[in-house]
Amino acid sequence: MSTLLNQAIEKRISVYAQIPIENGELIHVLRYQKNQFYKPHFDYFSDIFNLKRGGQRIATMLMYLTDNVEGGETYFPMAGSGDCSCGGKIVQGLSVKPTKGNAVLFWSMGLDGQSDPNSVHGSCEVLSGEKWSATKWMRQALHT
Ligand code: PD2
Ligand code: ZN
Repeated sequence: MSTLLNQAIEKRISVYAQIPIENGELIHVLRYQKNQFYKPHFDYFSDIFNLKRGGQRIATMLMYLTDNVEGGETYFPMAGSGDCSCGGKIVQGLSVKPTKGNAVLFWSMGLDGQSDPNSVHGSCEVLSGEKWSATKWMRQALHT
């Protein structure tokens, strides 16, 4: 990815999330092939080592780079109030279908500065095709 394009993406994320570019970690690109998933987890840290450099993770911007995939939803089990589809199964919570060009912004921390366990999320099993996504994690403090 060109530096200029990367800068434009970082700027757009920063404006949308209202978090300075400097607080962002490097973008991570993920590829999921058939039958692959990312088990539910928190994006915030529980260990001191990571907290010392750049503080806690506040928010995550997840960007979908492909959409020729069946399954592969991003899944928030504690969000919403109904059912949703996750890797071909109907489950409770809220899921987001990967659509190329779309992005999801969510917070791992409440306004009180406490890590929010309801931010638990994962990536559902890919049933067919391939899913590519890009993640920008944003911290409380400078992370350069
Ligand atoms: O690729 C995803 O949908 C996904 C789901 C959960 C990515 C992450 N977490 C992450 O990069 O933290
Ligand atoms: Zn995550």
